[in-house]
Amino acid sequence: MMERTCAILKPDAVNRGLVGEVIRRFENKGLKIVGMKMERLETKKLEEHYAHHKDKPFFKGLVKYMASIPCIVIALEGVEAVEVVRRMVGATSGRKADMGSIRGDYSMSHQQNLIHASGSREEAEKELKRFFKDGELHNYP
Ligand code: 3AN
Repeated sequence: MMERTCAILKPDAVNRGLVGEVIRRFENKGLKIVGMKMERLETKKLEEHYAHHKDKPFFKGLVKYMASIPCIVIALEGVEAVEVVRRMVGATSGRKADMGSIRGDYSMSHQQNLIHASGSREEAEKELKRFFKDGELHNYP
């Protein structure tokens, strides 16, 4: 089934110059970029985005880190794109993520793990609405 998913290249990806590398993987895989921008994410949006971690000890630090410099927000389209992108991203901790995955290949951290990707189709729908305005997502052949 054709799906759209939301990925966010986090501050560590931008700071380490890995934006191109991560986008290259998505393009090479055959995913279609249907939206992309650089944005300094607002604290309010991030608190909403990470609401499921509200009571965790790392919540405040996570939001602060995500708001520290601009991120790259990307919308990707493809058959079963949500699951494909999650598999390409790998497990949450860069140390545990499979080699060959983005986090497995480039991160040693549990928090600074380079990239966020929607966990389900429902999440993807919510996140695309949260991070993209009307007109920022494109349809093209
Ligand atoms: P994922 O991004 O793999 O879906 P979630 O949704 O459990 O993982 O966590 C969201 C983000 O919160 C992670 N990408 C990571 O940056 C941060 N995070 C999760 N668990 C921890 C932790 N134990 N310590 C620090 N940061 C964490």
